[in-house]
Amino acid sequence: MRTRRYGAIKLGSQTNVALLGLLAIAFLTGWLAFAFGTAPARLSLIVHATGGVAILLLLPWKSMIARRGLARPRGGRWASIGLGMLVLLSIAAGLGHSTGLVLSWGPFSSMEVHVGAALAAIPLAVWHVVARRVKVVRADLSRRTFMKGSVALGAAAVSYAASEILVRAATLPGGARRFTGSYEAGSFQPAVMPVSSWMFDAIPVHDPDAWTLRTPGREWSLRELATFDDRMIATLDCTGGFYSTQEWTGVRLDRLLPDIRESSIRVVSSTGYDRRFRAGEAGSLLLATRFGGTPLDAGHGFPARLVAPDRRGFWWVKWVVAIEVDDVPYWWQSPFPVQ
Ligand code: HEM
Ligand code: HEM
Ligand SMILES: Nc1nc2c(c(=O)[nH]1)N[C@H]1C(S)=C(S)[C@@H](COP(=O)(O)O)O[C@H]1N2
Ligand SMILES: [Mo]
Repeated sequence: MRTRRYGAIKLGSQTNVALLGLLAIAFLTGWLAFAFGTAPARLSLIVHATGGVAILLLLPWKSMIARRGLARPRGGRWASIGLGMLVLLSIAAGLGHSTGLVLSWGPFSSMEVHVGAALAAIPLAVWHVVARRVKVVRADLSRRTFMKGSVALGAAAVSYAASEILVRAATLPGGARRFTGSYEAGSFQPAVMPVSSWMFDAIPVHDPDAWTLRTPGREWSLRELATFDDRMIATLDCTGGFYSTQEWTGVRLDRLLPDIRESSIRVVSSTGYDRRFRAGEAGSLLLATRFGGTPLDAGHGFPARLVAPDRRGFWWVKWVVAIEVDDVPYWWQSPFPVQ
């Protein structure tokens, strides 16, 4: 009797500790994937999806723990239930996105719901772990525990791989995702390219005759900028879950900053939104005034927006009014925008 009870407690604490580790991995790798517009994004997402599926596979065990916990008379159960609903909502939206079976929830994309629910779960998860403390005893750290953990992770990896194969075999929309997980939208058709913002930036209206671009030592009118004809075909890949490839026309930053000696470039929007780049990148960045041969519209950054190939959409500053150079290191900025 005693050993059975100990066994149940042990399995419970192992499940909870595993969940804690998996949640941490899901958070880290999710943001890591957003930080890249190149191959490391895929690697992060493979780990991410495996961790997410592992959380789902632990559901039968966690339900037993939850049932036992709910039977105890104590406060805070609604916070625990809320945590459960947010995590399940996040996973459901993640799977809806990845399979392509559900790509939007009202005005929100599945990816926005996925990340939003995960963010909302953080305070509840912290509370839950503090309020429902688990005791980890020496016996938990055995070779058997390690084996069980490996088997669980292996099962999750196999499930994830199988789901990716199934998505393609069943020709679900998810099979057409880019390596970042994003879906194509409006490529080479500027008129139907989606408009997006990082968080709350509203679309500003700029008078083309009054607008100026400030660069070190001079100001440019829109008419002056429009005389440049540098072109780039580049893909904007929004963390909201879409990507769009366009031919962008404008001026390369190395032309606007011919003798730059400082270490970084700060591109500033009229909304206050800004991103910082290494000085050496000037030649691969374009300040675009047109796409697909037509002028930008207000939603896409009129009069001028940055084109940053191989970087996620949040680097593509819209409504640019200034390009500054200084010796602040390029990495001295929030890894993700804060507005
Ligand atoms: C996916 C994340 C998780 C969800 C959705 C979740 C959900 C729940 C629910 C609904 C309960 C029952 C209600 C209650 O006791 O408040 C519960 C109990 C509990 N949870 Fe979690 N939990 C999660 C992760 C964790 C983690 C990471 C830990 C600790 C490291 C943990 C430790 C516990 C403990 C100790 C109990 C009480 C069990 C008992 O009284 O017998 N949980 N959890
Ligand atoms: C509670 C935390 C989270 C869990 C449990 C979770 C779990 C999942 C799951 C199960 C999927 C579907 C994987 C598949 O089968 O293809 C997924 C996809 C995804 N998640 Fe998360 N996630 C969490 C948080 C986040 C966060 C915070 C981010 C970003 C900051 C993020 C970014 C993504 C992306 C980009 C995908 C799409 C991957 C693709 O389509 O290939 N996730 N996630
Ligand atoms: N000023 C400003 N620029 C911005 C943003 C913003 O919120 N404010 N959002 C960025 C994000 S997250 C993306 S994905 C792209 C979206 O560009 P689009 O509307 O042309 O598709 O703009 C980027 N530039
Ligand atoms: Mo975005």
